[in-house]
Amino acid sequence: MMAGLLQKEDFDELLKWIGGRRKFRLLYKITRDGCSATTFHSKCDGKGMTVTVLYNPSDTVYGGFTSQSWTSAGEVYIQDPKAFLFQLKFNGKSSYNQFPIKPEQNVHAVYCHSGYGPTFGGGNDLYTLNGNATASNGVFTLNGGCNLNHTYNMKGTDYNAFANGNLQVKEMEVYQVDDYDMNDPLEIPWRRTPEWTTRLMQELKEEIENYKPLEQLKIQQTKILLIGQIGAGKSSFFNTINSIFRGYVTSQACSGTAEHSLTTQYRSYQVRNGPSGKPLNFRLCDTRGLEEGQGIEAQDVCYILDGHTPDKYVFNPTLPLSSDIAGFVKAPKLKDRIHCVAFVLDASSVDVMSEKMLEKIRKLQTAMNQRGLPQVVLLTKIDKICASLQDELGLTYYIPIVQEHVDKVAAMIGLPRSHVIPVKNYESERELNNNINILNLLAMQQILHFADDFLYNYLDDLDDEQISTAD
Ligand SMILES: Nc1nc2c(ncn2[C@@H]2O[C@H](COP(=O)(O)OP(=O)(O)OP(=O)(O)O)[C@@H](O)[C@H]2O)c(=O)[nH]1
Ligand SMILES: [Mg+2]
Repeated sequence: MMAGLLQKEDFDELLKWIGGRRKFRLLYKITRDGCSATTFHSKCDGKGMTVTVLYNPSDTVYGGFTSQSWTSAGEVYIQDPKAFLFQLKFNGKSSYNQFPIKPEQNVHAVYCHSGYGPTFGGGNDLYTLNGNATASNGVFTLNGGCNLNHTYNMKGTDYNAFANGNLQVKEMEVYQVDDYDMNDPLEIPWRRTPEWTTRLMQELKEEIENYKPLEQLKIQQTKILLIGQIGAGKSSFFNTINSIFRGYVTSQACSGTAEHSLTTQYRSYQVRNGPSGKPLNFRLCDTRGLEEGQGIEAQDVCYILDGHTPDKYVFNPTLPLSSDIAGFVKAPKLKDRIHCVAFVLDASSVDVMSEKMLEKIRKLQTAMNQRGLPQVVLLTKIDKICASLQDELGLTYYIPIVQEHVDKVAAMIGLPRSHVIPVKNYESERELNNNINILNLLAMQQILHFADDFLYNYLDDLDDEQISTAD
């Protein structure tokens, strides 16, 4: 796509006509490679689908598409019912026209000859070049010809309306049209992040080490709730963040796979910083997994959100938490409450999430929205949806399939896409890895920003109350 003259809108239009998910790769360009039939064939033969695009001095842009490979072997017409001619611009203005092949003529879709440039149609509807052409004042006068409407249905468009009645061009390009592999990295990331360097990692770490909840509110720590289906990676996310600050891979929270949730207790974990062991100013609250039948229920979650649930409380699926149990926090303060919720979702299983589970999550969201709680999604296990991320996690924000999952989850959960954050937890690794650290620290940074939003809103409400009592 780089270095060619076609714009994104043009590619989009061509894609509508070609169909499917595709990407374009520039194979040949006369101003770069020379205007020669031999060069055209050496660069474009055997490459499958191609688009040939001509740009003339009046800024009219037109050309042809074939789904078949060009060849230099023999002098042959090639059948292609999918071929078409097209126009993208006329005299500098967008003019999107597709001219389909006439079904009875589809055996003459393109003409392959080693001495000819790209040639479309049996009457040679669009015949670009014979041998070579040279430029004079930046304009190539192509020595082919245009005998329109023989093989392609021009729908009344004549040579003048198609190509200003001449074959002069400033440029001619041939693009390969390839199947789009959702695992292939994009050239431009689908979400921008600062450049992933050791320095970025240090900066993120420092920012989080120095994090303090809004001073006026006089709370020591913000509380982040991790909630989601069993096995989604809630405990592993805590372990990952904990490992980063501990300086080696730890698994303080039990993680693994089991029929029911491996985590049975509510734990409001501290994250301690390095050898000094000083706790950071946030806590990650790990919960028992959500299950369709059993697991934790909305009432349990509301108690947690409001700060009633004591640390280490053991969830009992048959008996929701009540105010009678030991340690129940009867009059929770702001510091006991949850300040931001992170739904933890396994990227590799979002496609099979049941409607029931989704309903359960939506119900919890209602309770969170009533409390004005910011919510994010930690989309875990992205290494399982794209194998290349196992070694190249730095590509996370360049991989289309990750973006596709992010978009899908955002729509499912009803959150803005920017609230869905892809992560990969420490799982089989025995050593810390910069890219895993960066990815998870970016997530943590965003969560803390959201928690701050909640606290700012709380402060605004307090101020409003004070103003209204003063009135
Ligand atoms: N490949 C991969 N595996 C992961 C990732 N995160 C977690 N896992 C694995 O997934 C399994 C479940 O992880 P846990 O952290 O125990 O999940 P949980 O959400 O705490 O589960 P419960 O406590 O049972 O509700 C473990 O075997 C983890 O090693 C990840 O990002 N990538
Ligand atoms: Mg767990």
